Amino acid sequence: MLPIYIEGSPQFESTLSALRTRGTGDLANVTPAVTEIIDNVRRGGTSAVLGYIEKFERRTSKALVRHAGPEAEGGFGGAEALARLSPEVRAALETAAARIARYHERQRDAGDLGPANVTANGPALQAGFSYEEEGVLLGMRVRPLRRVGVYAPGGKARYPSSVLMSAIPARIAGVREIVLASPSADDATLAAAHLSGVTTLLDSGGAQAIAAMAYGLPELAPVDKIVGPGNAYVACAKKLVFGDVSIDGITGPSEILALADESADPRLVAADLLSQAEHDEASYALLATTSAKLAEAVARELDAALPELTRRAIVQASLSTHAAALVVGSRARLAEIADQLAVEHVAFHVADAEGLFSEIGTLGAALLGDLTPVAAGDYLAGPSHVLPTGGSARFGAPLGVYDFVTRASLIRYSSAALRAQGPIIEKLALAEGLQAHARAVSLRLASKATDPAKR
Ligand code: HSO
Ligand code: ZN
Repeated sequence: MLPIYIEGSPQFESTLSALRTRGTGDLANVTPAVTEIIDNVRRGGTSAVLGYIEKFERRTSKALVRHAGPEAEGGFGGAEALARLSPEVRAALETAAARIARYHERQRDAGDLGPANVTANGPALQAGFSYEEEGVLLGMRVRPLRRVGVYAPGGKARYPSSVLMSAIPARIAGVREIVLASPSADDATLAAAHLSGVTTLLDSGGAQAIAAMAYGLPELAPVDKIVGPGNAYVACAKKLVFGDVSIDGITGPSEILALADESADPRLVAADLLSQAEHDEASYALLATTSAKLAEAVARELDAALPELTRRAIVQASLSTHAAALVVGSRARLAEIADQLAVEHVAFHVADAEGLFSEIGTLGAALLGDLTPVAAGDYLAGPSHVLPTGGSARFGAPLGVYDFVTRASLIRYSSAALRAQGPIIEKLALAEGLQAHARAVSLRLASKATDPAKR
């Protein structure tokens, strides 16, 4: 089931180069349909969204938009949903929510939103920095976004954990209004929304939900940014609304690259590969190893485990089209391959995992050592499991508090500073042929305010 390629063979090179350009999927074939949906939602509002729900989901939505609060008061009833869960699942969700919140508080405090970075210089600054240089006050102000939309798929890929992993970072960043779009939300999803601080629930999925959040409905204010994974329609809709709102990125199917040496336990390597392969027929399960023997053992473990798996049809589809073992000659090559592929999850089954990790510049999340299942990061550890896929770790990052802020710069000139720098500004303006720009400076230089003798 696991094809093995040895470095130096032509198949190795062609496999590696195909993997390098795997991307997040081709959206061209859904673009016309998604464009039409977005246009119709912009024009038709609520009734257009309801129409698409009937057409695509074959149901009617009884309450398209509901706010946080008890069901009896028309709210989405997150607290009641939480109480309906089994005590074990409830406790597990609560533990996960608390751990994710703590991690993102650290992230906030390590970045430029944190109390440690709030400067006392000037009341305009909530967070960021400011300083004075040659009579000019300069600064950067950081504020949370006002309204954010979180997309959480319904259907077979319904993950309450993704609600926690997307909405909690937004809440910790200070976002006041968090809209969750999720069709026919079940109790676990509603409970996760409640634990995450979601303020509004939009009972819709697909491109119509993205359009509704981006452009608003009479009962739903438009959001400033839309985050969270979804299918090709959702991904395409996010791309098309980008510019009118911001987006976090385009997240494709889950991927894993296991890096292993001869010391690795093939059963555990195979277990990690299977855990991501079960997400989707298009999920990638990759192994790079310095040991051909290990690769063969992992292949055997995959075959042996398959019959026990409840989602074996998906796993089989994923492994038969999107799995590969790359056998290389050195540890340094493991790092180079990981860097080139920029994979979402990298599981380190090697001696000195931290050492190898430090040699790799691009990856989404590193799972270090045999005792760290990828599943720990998916559910409980703390960092968001919304991660860059398809090679987008080259420029992307895990979803985090930094995704939910906006920055502004501030500038204030003193009269001495304008006298010193005004002539330079005028030169630059005239060099671009922009005389009114220069005039806005010269008028001030000619006025009493900048005349040292008259002050
Ligand atoms: N592995 C997925 C996240 C997830 N796993 C949700 C289980 N549930 C992100 O790549
Ligand atoms: Zn997962």
